[in-house]
Amino acid sequence: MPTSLPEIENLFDLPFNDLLFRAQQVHRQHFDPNAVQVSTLLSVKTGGCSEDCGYCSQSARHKTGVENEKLMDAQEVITLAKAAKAKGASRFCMGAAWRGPKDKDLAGVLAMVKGVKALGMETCATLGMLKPGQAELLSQAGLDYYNHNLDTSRDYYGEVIGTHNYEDRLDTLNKVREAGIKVCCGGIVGMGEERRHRAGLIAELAAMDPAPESVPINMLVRVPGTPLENNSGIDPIEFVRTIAVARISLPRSMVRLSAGRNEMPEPLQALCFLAGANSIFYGDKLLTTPNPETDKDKQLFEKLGIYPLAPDGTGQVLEKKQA
Ligand code: SAM
Ligand code: DTB
Ligand code: SF4
Repeated sequence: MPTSLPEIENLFDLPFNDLLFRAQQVHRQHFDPNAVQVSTLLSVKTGGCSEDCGYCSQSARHKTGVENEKLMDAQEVITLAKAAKAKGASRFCMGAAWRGPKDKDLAGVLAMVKGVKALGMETCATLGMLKPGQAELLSQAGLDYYNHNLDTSRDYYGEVIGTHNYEDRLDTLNKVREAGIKVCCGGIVGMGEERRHRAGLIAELAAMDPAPESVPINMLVRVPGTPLENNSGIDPIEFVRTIAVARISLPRSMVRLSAGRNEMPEPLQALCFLAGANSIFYGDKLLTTPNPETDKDKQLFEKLGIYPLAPDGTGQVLEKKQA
């Protein structure tokens, strides 16, 4: 399994057809090639974040029109999770625009996690950097996954984010792992980085022992008012290559085709599934930006013969539209 930076760079350099063939082979060794895991996202605390991440609509430092809201009420979140479950989502991911949670904020999130878990869904949270003891509390409340992205390579991180660093991210990831929570960790492509930076991110992820169970690959959503709004983005073929290299280098991880799907034509998404992506965010909204309509995703799954995975690993049918 290629894990070193030169090996991963060599994968990127393969002819496209050879790369996709290898990715399909690896994918089929470990997964049902037609099953895709489906998560729904909810922003439970939107906007006003102290951090300066250059891509983010929720930083208080960027004028994006996203308002600073307070933490949602747990009961309201549980009701929305129930609706997501009825539509076919097996995992519910709660996101907060914090550098990290204060203890009193965490109490509210723990109530959400307990309630969503009681619905029989997998739970995921992304709350920023954790202080000692916080991961254990989340684990005890029933948190299955914690999302905390490395976002890019170690040497490119400082080009995009100045208020925290790579070591801070790795420190939280270690806390999550030690508390027995599964790790969801990936990054963003199309932030002006070069291929070697994308390879650097995948090498960092592949070097984690154990590897993250879930690896979201986000295509930058260019949000007006952020420093990256006029970025030239990424060539779609290079994006598919990134998915394929992640699949080969992280053979047992779920690779999530994450942000950016709203701007992707269906054939591009189909290529991403062929390259080994086997998870998506499902629901009309990501955190603050649009995601494809659920009906469109259902049609795409039908066209491709893809079915969503239930938490027990079996296939399930997405909600039938009311006549
Ligand atoms: N504040 C927490 C943190 O930074 O970990 C959690 C929320 S943060 C919005 C979660 C992730 O969303 C980021 O690490 C980044 O990968 C992704 N993200 C945020 N804005 C994005 C954008 N405009 N395009 C693509 N991905 C984005
Ligand atoms: C991840 O890697 N992508 C999701 C989730 N983890 C939290 C977030 C995508 C956010 C896209 C921009 C927005 O909607 O604000
Ligand atoms: Fe804050 Fe997270 Fe956005 Fe960075 S990515 S500004 S930490 S919400």
